Amino acid sequence: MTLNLRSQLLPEAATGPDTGMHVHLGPTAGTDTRANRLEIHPGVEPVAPDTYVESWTTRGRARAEHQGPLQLLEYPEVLFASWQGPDHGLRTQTEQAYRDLLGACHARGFGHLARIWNFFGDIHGEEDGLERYQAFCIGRAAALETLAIPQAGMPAATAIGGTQRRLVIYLIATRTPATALENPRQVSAYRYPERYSPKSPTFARATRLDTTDGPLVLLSGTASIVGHESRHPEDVSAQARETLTNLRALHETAGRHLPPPRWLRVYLRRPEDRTRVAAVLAEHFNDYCPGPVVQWAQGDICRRELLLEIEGVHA
Ligand code: 3EB
Repeated sequence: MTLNLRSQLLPEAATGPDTGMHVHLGPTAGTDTRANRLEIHPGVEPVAPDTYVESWTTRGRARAEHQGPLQLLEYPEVLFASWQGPDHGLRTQTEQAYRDLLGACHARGFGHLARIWNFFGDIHGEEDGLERYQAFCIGRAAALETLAIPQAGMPAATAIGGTQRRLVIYLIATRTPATALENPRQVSAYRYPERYSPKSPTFARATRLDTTDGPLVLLSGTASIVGHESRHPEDVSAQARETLTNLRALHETAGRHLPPPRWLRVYLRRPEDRTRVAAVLAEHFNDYCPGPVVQWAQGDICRRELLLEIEGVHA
């Protein structure tokens, strides 16, 4: 059976579909209580002026559940889930969050993660003698190890530092596996040398799902990393070009017949870099018609020298 799943960036002004998962940047103002929607506030700020809402929809009736930090929105073919809680004691909180989330997915027959996003505060701060991103990686690995997820079954992922002290994780799970994709220009994250983290990050560079609208490629957060090393530490334009080269290589490996990027989100460490990065994007997507819709967010990338990261969807 081909999956029904759609992803779009909608202008904030539009109300959008009445069902599905919706991701809002900016302050966590007023909880939306519509029963058939899962509203996510990852706690990162948009870079003005545009404000998009990321929308994920699928067919069928929804069943919503709310259990403490966990929120679920279950459809016949897709499960959307989120976990929100404090980010103090990040290592244990992350392990608990992943156990809660994966337990809920498995219990409902959604044994495969296609995509997961992770946000928490003070990503370069220290916790138990480790950088907090590393503490996060250890907690995540501990939860995933007990489930013994094969490397070919890793989800696409994003991990970004926001300004709020809150751990927000949300995901898309399916009953049948997505295809994990790796990038020939980059060492797989789960094979990074130990110096980046005592436990390697566990994600695929992208996942591919076959949907009723055709192939859907879910791009992990992608940065200016070649092999396993960061490139162009002081130069945001060069980092943007390197990142786009990585994304192009991933597309070519996955198959040129696959659709182009429909939307991208650029996380900038310094919002003032937007103009320079936008110029690089405009040049790169010059031949694409239409080019991707782009959303800009302020976020801290897990390595200090990295000034930007790009995620998105091909559809
Ligand atoms: C990288 O390529 C950049 O730890 O889940 C990107 C996407 C990055 C996801 C994660 C980390 C994660 O290594 C950082």
